[in-house]
Amino acid sequence: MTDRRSVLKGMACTAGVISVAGEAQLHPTVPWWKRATIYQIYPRSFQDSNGDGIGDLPGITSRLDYIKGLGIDAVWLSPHFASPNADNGYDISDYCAVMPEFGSMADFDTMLAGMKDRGIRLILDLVVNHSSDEHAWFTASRASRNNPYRDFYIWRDGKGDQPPNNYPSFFGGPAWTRDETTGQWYLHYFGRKQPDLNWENPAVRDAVYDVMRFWLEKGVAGFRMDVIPFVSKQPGLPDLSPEQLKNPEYVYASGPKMHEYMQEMRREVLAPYGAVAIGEAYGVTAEAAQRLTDSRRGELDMVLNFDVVRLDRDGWRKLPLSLPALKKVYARLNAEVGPFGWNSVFQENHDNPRAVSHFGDDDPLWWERSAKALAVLLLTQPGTPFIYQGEEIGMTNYPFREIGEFNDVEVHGQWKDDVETGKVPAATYLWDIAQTSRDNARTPMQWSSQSNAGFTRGKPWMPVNPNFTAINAATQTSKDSSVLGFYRRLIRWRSRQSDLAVSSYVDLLPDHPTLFLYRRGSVVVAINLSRQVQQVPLTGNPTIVLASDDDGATGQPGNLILSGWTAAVVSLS
Ligand code: TEU
Ligand code: CA
Repeated sequence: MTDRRSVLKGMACTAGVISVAGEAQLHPTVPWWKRATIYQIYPRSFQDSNGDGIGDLPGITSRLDYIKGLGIDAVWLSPHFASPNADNGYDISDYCAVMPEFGSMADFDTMLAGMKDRGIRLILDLVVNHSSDEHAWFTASRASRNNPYRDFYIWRDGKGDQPPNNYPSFFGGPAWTRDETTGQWYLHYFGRKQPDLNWENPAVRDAVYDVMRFWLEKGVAGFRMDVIPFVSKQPGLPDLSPEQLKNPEYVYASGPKMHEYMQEMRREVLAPYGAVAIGEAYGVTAEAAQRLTDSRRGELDMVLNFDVVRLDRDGWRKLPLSLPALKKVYARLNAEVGPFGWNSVFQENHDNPRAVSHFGDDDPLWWERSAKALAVLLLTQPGTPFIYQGEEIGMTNYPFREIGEFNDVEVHGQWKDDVETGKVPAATYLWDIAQTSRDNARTPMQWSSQSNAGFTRGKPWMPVNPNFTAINAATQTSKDSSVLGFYRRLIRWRSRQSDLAVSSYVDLLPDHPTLFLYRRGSVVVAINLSRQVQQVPLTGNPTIVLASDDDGATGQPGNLILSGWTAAVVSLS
């Protein structure tokens, strides 16, 4: 093994970098991330600095005052590593290099220093269930059956000319590709350019830990871990049953070694650096999520659970959304987290449609009010809230009409599987995918009403949403009543509520179809998710602590009147 490790060392990261001293932990009892509001940046679409139409790290650095002004504690940066971009950076070809389109390592260091100066922590995106097929590990691995990197990936013989088992890939077709050189098949839960790493091999885990140390030495605060529960594979890789085939993520996320690997990672890397670990938990059951985040077990700190954002979905299909069902998800998540776990809260990210179009009302008349009402929901649930770039200005879904307008590898894979085979009419698919596509969240950030929304002076890699003249940061920035102004106020207010992060959660009207009413410790949150004025029954006299629209909420003895799409936090006497 020693020999083998030293052969492999040559292709791992070497952390020849200046170590930045970690900030002193002043309050060891409450970890910082339990009080934090986290902002997700998708670098490709955030801010271009050099006119090539692609967002980049200097672009982010130039917007740090904006992020600071929001009141954000930490940034989660979607992958910034070298990548051929088969899946926009979620296919990494060098874990210790910056994607040239995004800038240089010096640009990264400048960005990180700028964040530190402003008291903003940086959380990186660790994508280690798979790498790119262009990573040096894979190039070596595929070269022959007996090279030292062969076991870095998962190779099997096919069944005749068929794949080794019936696993489907999330991006269409089988999760296996046959490689000419050796005649064997490699496993890839996602695209064929995203081969899955073999975590059974301790050298793989060591290489991953080296990558993590490389960035932690630079002073990052921790990691969001991409599909991390998928790293433990099912022993023997048996075929999926017809039932399992409908939601393969539950099988992929329940390998027997997941907890063992997470504990090892905590011991080896996270604990020594005091780093935060946020696991993406697509396909994780409630029970596994509880174990993963149980602080006594030393695994992850929190997981990103998809139950809210995928409630009204069946794959790419859009299903009707019911508020009682949504409330049930929140109630369940809040109950299941248990005294030793911790939740995250999010309404959109780079894999999901825009919240105001999904859960709100993006009609121009209601867009602003509903974006602010949703802000209240996001920031008053228990757990750590995540705001996705553009959510804070109420960015909406893109008006997609044709398949050619989509960029996402997932969309084109589904089109091939479902439309080109004649299984689904093109119009049906397009109607649904326009609402559910990940591309809705990936159009450029709308900074101003200038050309290309101020995102680039060149040609943007994805079209800018045509509504940018109405919805952009510049027109909102000086207005307290704007979506942005309200987010700022709400984030500041939240950071001052010492008990909000930890106090209990009680749904007071679980069956109401358009009103969301819950108690959080000493306050009650009321959200009107409809266009109609509503009277909210309360057991006491409300004092309005905060409202998404000052004229839209009126307290009276025993109730509260809320205008359409208005939310308020009240205390009762
Ligand atoms: O996402 C995994 C994931 O859960 C989604 O991609 C999901 O499979 C898909 O949206 C189903 O419709 C992570 C990243 O967030 C995503 O951007 C990557 O494409 C994926 O992993 C592979 O790395
Ligand atoms: Ca650029």
